[in-house]
Amino acid sequence: MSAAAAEAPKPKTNRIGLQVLDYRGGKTTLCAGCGHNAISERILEAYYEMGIQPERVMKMSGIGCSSKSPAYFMSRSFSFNSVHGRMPSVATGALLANKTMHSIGVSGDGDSMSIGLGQFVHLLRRNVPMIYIIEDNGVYGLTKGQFSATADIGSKLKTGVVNDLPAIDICALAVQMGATFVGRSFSGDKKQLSAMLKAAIAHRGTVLLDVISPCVTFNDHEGSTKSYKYMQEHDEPIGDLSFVPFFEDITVDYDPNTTIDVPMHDGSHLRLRKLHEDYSPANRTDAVKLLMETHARGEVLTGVFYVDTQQTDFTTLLNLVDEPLATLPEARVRPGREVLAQLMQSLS
Ligand SMILES: Cc1ncc(C[n+]2csc(CCOP(=O)(O)OP(=O)(O)O)c2C)c(N)n1
Ligand code: SF4
Ligand SMILES: [Mg+2]
Repeated sequence: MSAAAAEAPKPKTNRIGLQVLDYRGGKTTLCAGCGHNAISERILEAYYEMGIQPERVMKMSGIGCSSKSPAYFMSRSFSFNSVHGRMPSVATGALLANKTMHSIGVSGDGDSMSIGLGQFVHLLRRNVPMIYIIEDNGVYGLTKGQFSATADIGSKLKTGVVNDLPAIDICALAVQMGATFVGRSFSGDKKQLSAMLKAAIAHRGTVLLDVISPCVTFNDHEGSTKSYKYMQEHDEPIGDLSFVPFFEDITVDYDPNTTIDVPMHDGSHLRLRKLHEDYSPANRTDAVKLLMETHARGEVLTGVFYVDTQQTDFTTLLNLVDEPLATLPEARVRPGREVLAQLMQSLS
């Protein structure tokens, strides 16, 4: 071995010995500058930093530019690109078949707030243990930029058409419908989004993240409330987020008067340093009230609004056996002759 080769620095690895390259996906086919691309980068970094084996992850999606994103991160994971608005039922079924997998879904404001709204609210209500990201650009990007149900009233399309309908606030809806971890971030806020995604990985229950993700082709102009410029001017973080994973020592003390510490299911800690609001993410009613008030003031509040680490998740509620249903041998899933005979007897 040459001296130069002997001295070559070892590539950086995570706690399970993988490099960030092991978490990469295919080359993106989305527009250059699309917010969705930045979110894919943050997702793969979060899984790398948390040291999750890519083969233990299933990536789910519906239809839209956003729903194409799972192709652009973590190629080694399982992936299912479902039908428009139908990701919640497919994801629920997949998790019931193998509850040992880690599940992340990527959807769009069109996919989840219009055609998929009926399925979406039932996923939250069941507290299905998965991360559900909505890459929110206020338009149907894939079908050339029509307004979606998250477009703010009064916002303008490039063609001059004004939106006359009120927006659905995804986070307020998610809190009301039963999601147990609800946050909003911006594709351009690397630090906040990274901390939120790592905390999401540590949570056991439905995590709903509404990530404002500008569509540079159809909704990044003057008059849009989902543009980079609008977000830079109106983004109001509720506090500073930081995350300490379970495999790192908590060395930094915190002041309970200014910082809330949320112990997560796996032993990690989410820390929220309050900026201006005296706010605790433990109360559902406060969360909805705050979201409604700030929206009415034209602010786009970002941060973690609600966390409940005590609520039972759907797979635990169903009391499933420990082994994945998908790999149980036939002898364990089929009742024996005697049991069948007893059953028939009871019906006669
Ligand atoms: C059943 C059905 N209806 C309509 C469509 C057309 N369609 C494809 S994607 C889409 C909306 C995508 O918007 P969104 O989920 O916000 O994703 P984005 O492209 O903005 O990321 C629509 C209406 C379809 N594919 N299938
Ligand atoms: S059309 Fe919009 S949402 Fe779709 S890839 Fe391009 S910028 Fe992104
Ligand atoms: Mg959209």
